[in-house]
Amino acid sequence: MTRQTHSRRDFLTRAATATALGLSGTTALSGVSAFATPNVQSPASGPTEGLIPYGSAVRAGALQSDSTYREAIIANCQLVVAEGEMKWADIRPTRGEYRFEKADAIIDFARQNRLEVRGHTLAWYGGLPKWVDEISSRTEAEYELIDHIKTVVSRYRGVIPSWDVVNEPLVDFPESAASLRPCVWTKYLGADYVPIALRTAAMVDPGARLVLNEYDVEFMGPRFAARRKALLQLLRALRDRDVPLHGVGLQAHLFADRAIDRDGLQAFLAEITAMKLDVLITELDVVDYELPGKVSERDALVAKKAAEFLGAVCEVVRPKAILTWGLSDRYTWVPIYFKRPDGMPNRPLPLDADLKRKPLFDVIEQFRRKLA
Ligand code: 9MR
Repeated sequence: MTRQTHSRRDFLTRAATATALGLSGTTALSGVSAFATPNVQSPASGPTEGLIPYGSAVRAGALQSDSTYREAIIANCQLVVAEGEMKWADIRPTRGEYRFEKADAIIDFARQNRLEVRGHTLAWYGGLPKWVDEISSRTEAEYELIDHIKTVVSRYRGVIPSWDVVNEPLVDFPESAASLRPCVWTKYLGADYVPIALRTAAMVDPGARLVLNEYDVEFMGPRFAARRKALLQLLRALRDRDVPLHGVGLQAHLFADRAIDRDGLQAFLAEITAMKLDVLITELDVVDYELPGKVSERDALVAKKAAEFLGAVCEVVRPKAILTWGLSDRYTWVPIYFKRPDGMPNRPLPLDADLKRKPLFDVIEQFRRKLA
């Protein structure tokens, strides 16, 4: 590439960045104040002050159509996160268009019930609309990424205090921090997409806690050890470049048949803590597709796996929050990929499909209380 091409590209990039970061024309959500006040006296779960905040992914459609589900969320959660409504596919159905109806519905629900909201997610290879395939240059990719983060984060500035800015950056079996999952962002921006996303979010809302969210970091085996190692490398590289980052989200989609690597996980968390980063558990659930069919046996094994994980984590760090990826087995992503071969419904979450508490609920409660 010639020097001329470089400088033109850099000029275009700077121009795109400047335009995207300009504060004119932002769409801040007026009349909505920050609601950092947690639901301290949650009716079903008793007093929650001093406990690790618990929350769940929620679905806007179900909150609207299913009043028993809505009541269960209000009764049990201090925070919520949109399962899909704040992803690109929902907010950016066509190029140049921003649609916030469903995201705003979740914000309104949370505000009415004094729940805090986590934002999910701004820079991810998944959950993208089709039109993103039209992006064909570094300038366009940078423009779209920055414009998106600027628009979404500024809309919810002071309303969403914590964002999963970067989601699942690593390939399944990384060799190093350079093993980033190929996607539109890496194709045109390379590894720079991570600092670009974090810096943009920090500029737009300097008060927000910015989180890098990853999965498959807790298990025993070479692939999971490689993921922990690569993620630590990535975190160090970001720190060395003074990239704003406040926390690491452990998604914790556990598998009942995978052993937790207690020592490996604890060493990994100790390093994260030494970097002064928060640890959050962001998407806990237990995939049960290979467990026995008998419900009581299955629920006990699911709870045991979560206890094994939470026990290892909580011995070295007090997570800032524990969220499950759904509250009730009535609404879970698990059967999309992990349907049970016996055809029985999956049971990965703290409440069953009738919204009754399962042993997993009690395990989470115990850890929240133990660390109060
Ligand atoms: O549960 C989510 C499902 O409803 C969506 O279809 C899917 C694609 O957007 O994302 C699922 O949530 C994922 C989360 O955003 C990131 N970690 C893994 C979650 C489960 O696949």
